[in-house]
Amino acid sequence: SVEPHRCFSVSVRRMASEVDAAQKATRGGDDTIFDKIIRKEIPAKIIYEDEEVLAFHDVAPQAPIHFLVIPKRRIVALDETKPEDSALLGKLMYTASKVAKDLDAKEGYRVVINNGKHGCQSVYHLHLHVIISFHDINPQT
Ligand code: TR5
Repeated sequence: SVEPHRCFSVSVRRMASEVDAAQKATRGGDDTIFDKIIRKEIPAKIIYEDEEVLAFHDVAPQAPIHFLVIPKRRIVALDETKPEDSALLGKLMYTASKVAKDLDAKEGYRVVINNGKHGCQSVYHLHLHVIISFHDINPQT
């Protein structure tokens, strides 16, 4: 038998429950929780939205400010991107920068993409984590 994978993430600190979620998550299925957020079927603290991308605060922030940037069109994971996704990938990166600027993150931030099981990905809809470890305004307002 194969040892279960263990996720040791240096970029996004994780609780055991999140590691479990990442172990159990699969790529299959038509829908993820993020599709429901895009369709406004479940609430999220949306910071930015246009026809292609959505940025919203992570429900379990790992830092004073922790938001996600996602494409509205479902891309399962970074390793499933195709050449024709390049412009959208660029837009996601640019949106991370724009939203961080709007949040006044003058001193910097981290951008992280977890990919696949060994990358501890738990939601199979591509997303960028933007993490600001120190901030002097209230991030949730
Ligand atoms: O582990 P990966 O990289 O796949 O990141 C998934 C992220 O989605 C985690 O940081 C979760 O905290 C976050 N997440 C999960 C849910 C959720 C969310 N962020 C905002 N709103 C959420 N809702 C409503 N439901 C979730 N299950």
